[in-house]
Amino acid sequence: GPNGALEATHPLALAPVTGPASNVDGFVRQFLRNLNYERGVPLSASSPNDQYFAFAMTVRDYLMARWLEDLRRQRVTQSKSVCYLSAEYLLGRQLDNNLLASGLTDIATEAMAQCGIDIEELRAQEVEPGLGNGGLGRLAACFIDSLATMSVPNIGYGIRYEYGIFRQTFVDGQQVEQPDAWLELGSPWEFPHPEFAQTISFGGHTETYDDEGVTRSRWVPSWNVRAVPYNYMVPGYLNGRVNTLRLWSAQATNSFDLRVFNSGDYEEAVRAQTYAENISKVLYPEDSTPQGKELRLQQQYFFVAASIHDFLDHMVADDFGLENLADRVIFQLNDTHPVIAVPELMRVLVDEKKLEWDAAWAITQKCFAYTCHTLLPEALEVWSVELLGRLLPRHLEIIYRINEEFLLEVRERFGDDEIRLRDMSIIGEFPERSVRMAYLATVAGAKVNGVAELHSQLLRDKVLPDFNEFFPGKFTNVTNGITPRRFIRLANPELSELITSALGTGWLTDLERLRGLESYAEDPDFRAAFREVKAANKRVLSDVLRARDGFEVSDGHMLDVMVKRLHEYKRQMLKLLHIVTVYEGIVSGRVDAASVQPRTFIFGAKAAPGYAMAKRIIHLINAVGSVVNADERVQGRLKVLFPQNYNVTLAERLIPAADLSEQISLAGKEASGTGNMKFALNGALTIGTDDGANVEIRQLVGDDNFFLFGMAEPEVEALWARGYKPAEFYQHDESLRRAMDLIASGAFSGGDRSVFEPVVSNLLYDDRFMVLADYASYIEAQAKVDAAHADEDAWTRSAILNVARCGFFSSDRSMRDYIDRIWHTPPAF
Ligand code: GL9
Repeated sequence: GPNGALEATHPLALAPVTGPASNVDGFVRQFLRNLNYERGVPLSASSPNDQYFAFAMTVRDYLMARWLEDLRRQRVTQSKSVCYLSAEYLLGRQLDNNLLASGLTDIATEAMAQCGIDIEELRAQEVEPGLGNGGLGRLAACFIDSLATMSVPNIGYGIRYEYGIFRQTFVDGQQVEQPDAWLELGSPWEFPHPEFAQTISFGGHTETYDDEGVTRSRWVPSWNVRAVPYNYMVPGYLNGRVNTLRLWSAQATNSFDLRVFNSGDYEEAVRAQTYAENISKVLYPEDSTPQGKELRLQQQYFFVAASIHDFLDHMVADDFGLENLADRVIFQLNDTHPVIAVPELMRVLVDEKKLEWDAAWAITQKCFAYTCHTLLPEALEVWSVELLGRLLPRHLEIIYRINEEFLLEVRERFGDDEIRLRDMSIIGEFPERSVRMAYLATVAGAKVNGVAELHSQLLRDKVLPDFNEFFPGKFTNVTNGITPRRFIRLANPELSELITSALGTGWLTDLERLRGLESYAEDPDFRAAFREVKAANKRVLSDVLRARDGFEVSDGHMLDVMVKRLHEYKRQMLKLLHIVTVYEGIVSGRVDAASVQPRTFIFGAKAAPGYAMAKRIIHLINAVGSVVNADERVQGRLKVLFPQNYNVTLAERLIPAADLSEQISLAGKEASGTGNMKFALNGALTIGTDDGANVEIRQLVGDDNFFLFGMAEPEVEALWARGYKPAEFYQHDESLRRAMDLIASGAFSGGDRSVFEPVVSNLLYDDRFMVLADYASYIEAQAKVDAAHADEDAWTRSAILNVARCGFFSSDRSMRDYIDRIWHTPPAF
């Protein structure tokens, strides 16, 4: 680190690290060197995996010099860095992204051709690191890409899960989860640094002691694990910047307890090791629900404690002055998962660095900011005092003190308003005493942000109104974004080329320039070229789905795509009711098949393994698909495809081919959505509710280019207030009744009425997400979609305008907003 860096003595070590020569020969030479010396094989005997590794290592070698330089500069300049603390990073494949960022794509392609290697086969070797569940994890990956591209000093900190999000398979239409052994063959992108391991403690008790006349507290833990950092490069796009993603892996402190081992209890000796290593073993596959599991709290503390210590030990100069820590770093809390970092920093400052409580608290309040990613009350994380006190006794004491002082201030401001005090307390009392992590983050954070305008407004006004009143100016919005490098340039090279042919280069890092496409929407030649891009993307998708799933994608169909986690609030059931309605209309003879626009419905969704209703809905989608696809009466008109194991790699193929993007959550439930942005920027039109970032998409693209339906959030509230009775919608809507009855009849379950009965009765008698209330409006909007799609030219015009007007949704813009409103990191541009 900056403290005690080695003085290089050999003249060669003083010269800057240089990469291989930036030409085809240089690439080939380095590739062969890596194959021979790192993989230990000659080209003639190498496997595709060997070749992939040597290839990836070669790309790495080109990035290395800049990476080392940027790490050095971060230490030398001591300029403010963003430490993004996130339990999830859903990175997707790295190879193409790193080729693109380093400008090596053409050289590398030619180099492989000269070696007689099919670069496509190498691409296919890469297993994507699925270290996240959905939008939240993918957002983190987009953000670190943008920060690198904008030359902002950043370290992403997280967990190197040995098993990422499960691999989904379907057996008889039902989801079966398989472990994601993504590291089975190793990863060429990571650099372990066991010598920079941190020791992380748990359990035990606290005690006070006399420190030269001052009574202090200290923690006497009962067990430790080693946190070993694995570094990943995060290259900016063609700017020579390479930031760092540092993921922690858990290891036992001493592999074997020798005393136990010598006494002959081998199993006992190994048990301790297994226990420690479980901490980073597997990603919790929950989405938008908290998991009150001890191991999960261990994971959270494990990675944030390691990260804070890592940054303080290696990145902050000895003479920097802890009182100025907020000039060196901002710890951005990605949802509540890393919030235990707050009492950890307090513990370090008070117990270890021996600062006064008030001074430590002042520093802490400047060093953290909190992003909330949800509105679902059931997703707000809480930890029982019993568990937290057992695992992290000192942290619980610190949380109590933070709460005590906070409530004193509240009392000063609002008087003895016991209800308000109870409502604002960081400690909740029911159903058990527990720590409300979102409240802790809100009290500690310099800023709190939601992830889209509507979400931030609801957060202020509905979820945390007392806090908003108490902390004026603390709440803000940063609308999410997506990286155009991965989701336009890499996912849609044909569209990228078309855009460049119209606008020249530069738009990929300045996405508002897409506005320049507006005038091209009126140009028939451009429209034809745009349509041809969509058609080409459909052919690519068709090949992928044929090879991957054995599916045939029909020519000339509208591709209607709904891909996202399976959750009742996202309302895959509403989509399904539409499909069943159209199907039922045709087979009952009431609707002429020829009058229906040919459509292929594509779903992609994983359900949390413990979420029974979500799994049943997956089963139902597959069941409807089997019946519809086999029914001659709808041949050439309707098709339902549900490829298994939706992931980033598949998203990159599906989204560019889509015509219609389904964003149909109940208003007020989807914090932002980010898939919605990816579709619009790839020229799909959206059918959507007034929810999350849909609101902003519609404002930007205009009502003529967006299919809005459903209740707005205030109407949802009003309907709840009146008393929502879903069965009334069923009784009064014949088309809805027919669709529901068909499902209930067993038509999709071989006559067995019991299989999907729970789905149907849940809608009829509970329907928390008001599927039935929005059904009529949705069907009407779908009719408008059909009509609009019949006019090819008008549709294409709208699609182009969606691309032209959605530049706002670049994650580069999100990062600028975070910098301006929250981080105040001086640009290192
Ligand atoms: C989520 C929200 O549900 C999404 O609407 C939002 O776009 C993303 C990113 O801000 O965050 N919150 C959340 O818990 N998940 C989201 O996707 N789920 C996970 O991925 C765990």
